Amino acid sequence: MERILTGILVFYSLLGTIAPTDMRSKVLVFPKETSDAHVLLIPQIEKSLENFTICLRAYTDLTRHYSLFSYATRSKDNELLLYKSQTGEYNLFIGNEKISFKVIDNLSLPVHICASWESVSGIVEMWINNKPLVRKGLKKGYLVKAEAKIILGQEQDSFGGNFSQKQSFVGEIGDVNMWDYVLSPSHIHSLYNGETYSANILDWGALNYEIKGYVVIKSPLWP
Ligand SMILES: *[C@@H]1O[C@H](CO)[C@@H](O)[C@H](O)[C@H]1NC(C)=O
Ligand SMILES: *[C@@H]1O[C@H](CO)[C@@H](O)[C@H](O)[C@H]1NC(C)=O
Ligand SMILES: *[C@@H]1O[C@H](CO)[C@@H](O)[C@H](O)[C@H]1NC(C)=O
Ligand SMILES: [Ca+2]
Repeated sequence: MERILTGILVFYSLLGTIAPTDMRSKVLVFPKETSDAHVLLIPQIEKSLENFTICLRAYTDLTRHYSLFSYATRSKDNELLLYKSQTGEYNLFIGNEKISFKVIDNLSLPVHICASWESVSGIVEMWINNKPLVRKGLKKGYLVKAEAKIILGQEQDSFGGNFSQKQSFVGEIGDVNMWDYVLSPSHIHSLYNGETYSANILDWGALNYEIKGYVVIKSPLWP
């Protein structure tokens, strides 16, 4: 009997960690600059990626550099990294290589970001508030590796760690989704306008995540 009860308890505690949460009316608030507060996102499927799109919304008044989406593998800490390198510049890293995109920022507005990449051409699309930036390319023919640690709030310099306070995100993040294909422009327009689509790698509407440190879940004050 005791063994059965223990079994049931283990079963329910496993459920507790794997039951996904609908985050669609929520944002993650990173209220303070720290070297440890972060959110670990657990993907729905583990696979290497020939194509991908990541979309999210962020609201911050940071003028220094910071990480928006850090995807590290055991062999490459910047396997896939969306990084704000300075005011007016976004970087995308794939397989530890980097490209930069220029944009005019407005710190009083939240930003909707979509970044996509396809291996066959290496072309990256960077959409900022529904506007495509000048296309660039990298890592043609590469495969983004699976078994990653996917972290919001901190930038990984090793698998799941080696964070730096000066690269941390302070502000609010929501609508984080990731697909294993390149979204069409009309799909991105709809997401920008607040429509939701289910995503197959990370789905904000059915999210598995773990909060570490000072991160607060709130209703958004912004669209
Ligand atoms: C990736 O995209 C290319 C070009 O759009 C397509 O031909 C290929 O089938 C896609 N690969 C996967 C695994 O979906
Ligand atoms: C930034 O956005 C605010 C709010 O919409 C607007 O009032 C302001 O003019 C914008 N600034 C620039 C430089 O575009
Ligand atoms: C992580 O940081 C520590 C302390 O700065 C350093 O000694 C170590 O080499 C780093 N590890 C990796 C894998 O970068
Ligand atoms: Ca790094």
